Amino acid sequence: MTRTILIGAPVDSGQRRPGCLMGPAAYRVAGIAGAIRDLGHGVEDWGDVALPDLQEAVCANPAVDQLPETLGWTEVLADRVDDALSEGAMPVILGGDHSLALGSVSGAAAHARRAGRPLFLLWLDAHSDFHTPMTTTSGNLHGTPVAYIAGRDGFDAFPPFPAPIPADRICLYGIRSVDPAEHAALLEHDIAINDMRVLDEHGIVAPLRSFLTKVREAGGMLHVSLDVDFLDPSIAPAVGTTVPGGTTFREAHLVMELLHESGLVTSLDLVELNPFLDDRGRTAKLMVDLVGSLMGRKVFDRPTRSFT
Ligand code: 6HN
Ligand code: MN
Ligand code: MN
Ligand code: MN
Repeated sequence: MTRTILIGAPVDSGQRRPGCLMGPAAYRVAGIAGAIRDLGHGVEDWGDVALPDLQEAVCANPAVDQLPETLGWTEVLADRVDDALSEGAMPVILGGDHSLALGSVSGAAAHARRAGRPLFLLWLDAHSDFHTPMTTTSGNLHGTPVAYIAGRDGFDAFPPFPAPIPADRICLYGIRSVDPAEHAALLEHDIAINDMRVLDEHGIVAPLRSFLTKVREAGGMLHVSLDVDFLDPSIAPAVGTTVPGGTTFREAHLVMELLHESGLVTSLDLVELNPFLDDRGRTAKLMVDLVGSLMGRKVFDRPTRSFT
């Protein structure tokens, strides 16, 4: 049994299409608490975090949008995620656009540093989110968290990331849209880039297993950040940044089932759901079902072999 803590993060400042702020409500309506509880886990809902008073902030790149708001969310979410982990629980962050990971992963990293454990990051996304505030051309800060987490320069307005995660502990999974500046920067880092080409060729299982083996051997904590656009838009339309060629229903469930089997996940983000774009709640329900697989739902309860 895992004790889970739901943290609502109605973050909408990382991009310009309104709607992600309704995400936490949509997950609750779609039954996320019951889905986890029915699997025998503990669930507490800490409600939605509130945006603190905004501080003035400036960035040399004039394209950057809603910086003070994003800084506010970063601060409050880092604190809340650290608190949940310190209670020995698994925080599940109900987003909110992907800029919330600037905060959630900060909180996980601060906790991991105090616990003396290495933190690993699995980024399930169509995008690499490897811009810095200096390289983004859209100005949308939801495209920046991986760069912040990896300790790249250009985040002067932000608090220094607590214990940046070395590149070899970061795994990008499912990516198929990378901007030129991100591409150039990724070539300079030793991040595992499992783009859709790699997953087509090797299948969805082998690259994930090899990453999970690394996490296990290091005694690591594992933060999983699940962007709705990891999924193919035909099954998950409720996202502002759809990219064709995403993972199928079964591939996505299999990723979640392997994560469950590993027993390694210590915190989870659900990001980029825009309920305003949904089709009768189907994307919200699919995301809740995926959380069910991550928390141990299976068709047959046969003894599972260890994944290694
Ligand atoms: N996401 N690379 C594009 C940009 O605007 O920087 C898209 C970012 C998408 C962000 O996946 O959370
Ligand atoms: Mn606190
Ligand atoms: Mn993303
Ligand atoms: Mn994305």
